[in-house]
Amino acid sequence: VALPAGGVARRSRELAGQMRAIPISKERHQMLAQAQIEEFHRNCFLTVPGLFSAQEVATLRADLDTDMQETGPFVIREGKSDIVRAVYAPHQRRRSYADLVTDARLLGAVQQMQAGGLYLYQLKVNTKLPFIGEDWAWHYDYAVWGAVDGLARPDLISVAVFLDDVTEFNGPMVFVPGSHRIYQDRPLSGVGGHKAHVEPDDFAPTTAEMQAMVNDSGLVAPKGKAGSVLFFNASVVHGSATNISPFSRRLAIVTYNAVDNLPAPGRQRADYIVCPPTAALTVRQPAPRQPEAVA
Ligand code: HL5
Ligand code: SIN
Ligand code: MN
Repeated sequence: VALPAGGVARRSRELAGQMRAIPISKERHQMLAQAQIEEFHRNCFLTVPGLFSAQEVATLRADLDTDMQETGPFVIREGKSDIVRAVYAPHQRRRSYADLVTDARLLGAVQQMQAGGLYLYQLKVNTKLPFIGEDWAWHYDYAVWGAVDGLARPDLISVAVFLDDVTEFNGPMVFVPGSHRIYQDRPLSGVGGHKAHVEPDDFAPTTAEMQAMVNDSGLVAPKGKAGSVLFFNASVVHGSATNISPFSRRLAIVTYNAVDNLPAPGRQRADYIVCPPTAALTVRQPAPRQPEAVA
């Protein structure tokens, strides 16, 4: 078939033009649709079901089980008991948690939500065990991180990876949607001198403030299967109830901070609670596929 003169050249010029129109970047991954990003900015949280496979969740659970046997200041107990409430910084000890930090499904998505470089601020698992996992008081995270660590801005996004099915029974996180719009101007009381884990109780809104916010905006408790992911910003009011069910509710929570939003001088807490600043993280390329087993 004879092509019209110049046809191939024209077609390749068109292709080159189309390719230039598609932004190509090694660091920015299109994990989320525009509608999801808009939902996140409107509500301050976003749930994405089914991001991690059963196999990946099993590995994270197994590594947590190992980590929960450790003794160290990074294991937080319920009250004065020896029941584990939270484990901080498993990424410092377990490969599967280290890998989460630069996983495209977390970091790539958060990069779409917040411009600028990000570093890891905190990584923990809140274990909320069957029958005994205690509540978390109402708070927004920047109330703590602004007052305790002296961060200048609430430019942090947390990602909770569900290690269990989260249901109405096992103490899901509960949010006041869009509460940053109502609540962000509350002055931060300067509570200093913390070296380790801070419980949010001292940073809770008053009951009158909670009543007004909930009258205005209601409450939402995102639920989903293990392997689902919940993004939330540092300004949204949240809390969760005691787990009276026979089901555990383990959440691995990875928090990213803007690289230019550092703890105030002299206020850097222990590095298992607030990670030392690093250069901006980049998304880890997916591991090469294992070759198929030959039968
Ligand atoms: N326990 C965290 C810290 O940094 C603060 C809480 O949900 C985050 C309020 O000590
Ligand atoms: C919870 O585990 O329910 C609370 C998590 C948080 O406050 O970040
Ligand atoms: Mn919180």
